[in-house]
Amino acid sequence: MPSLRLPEFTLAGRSNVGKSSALNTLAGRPNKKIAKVSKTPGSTRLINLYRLGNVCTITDLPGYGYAKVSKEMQDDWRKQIEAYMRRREELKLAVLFVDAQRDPQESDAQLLDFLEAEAKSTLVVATKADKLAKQALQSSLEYLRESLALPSDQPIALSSVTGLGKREVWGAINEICTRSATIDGER
Ligand SMILES: Nc1nc2c(ncn2[C@@H]2O[C@H](COP(=O)(O)OP(=O)(O)OP(=O)(O)O)[C@@H](O)[C@H]2O)c(=O)[nH]1
Ligand SMILES: [Mg+2]
Repeated sequence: MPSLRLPEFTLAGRSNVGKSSALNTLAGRPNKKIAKVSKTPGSTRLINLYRLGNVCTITDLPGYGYAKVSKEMQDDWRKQIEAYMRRREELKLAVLFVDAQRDPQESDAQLLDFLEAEAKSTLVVATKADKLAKQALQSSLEYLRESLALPSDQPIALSSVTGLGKREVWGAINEICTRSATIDGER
């Protein structure tokens, strides 16, 4: 992969959870899409690299856990994703997307464990928040927080349809990347 010498963060999570949609929303272009979105899981099949001006780069990853993609291909994607997360020097943060409507999955917990073992910063975002009423959303966020042992300000709720949570997600990304830049500088 080419290096663009900018801080990079990556969008990870199960297939169909809304990673590519979140990228379009975070990039400010929910209607003028830069990333391909599809109702069918398994739509993102490569590690796609995007540059947002001179601010940062974002990588959109294939999702995991989609049964219709062959086991060989899933294993291959997993290896590629893990190698990327391990070796990519520019990588400051992995944003893990989970579906606000669903219980957390084993694969989500596994990815968080992997990232923790690799000493990578993580941020968990709960997508499709527009599909739940306010109270149900709060309960779901609490449940995700407890089950995945997240800090008190996570997961952040995001809707790629209404834009809810977009500022909060950017705020958290900014804070984590600034913190990691300071640590790098102190080394
Ligand atoms: N209501 C609602 N639908 C969403 C939201 N985000 C994504 N979707 C829908 O969910 C489906 C999957 O979205 P994608 O962004 O392609 O999901 P992905 O995680 O990139 O999927 P893969 O590339 O297959 O891993 C699409 O039909 C989207 O329109 C959201 O915030 N709200
Ligand atoms: Mg995608």
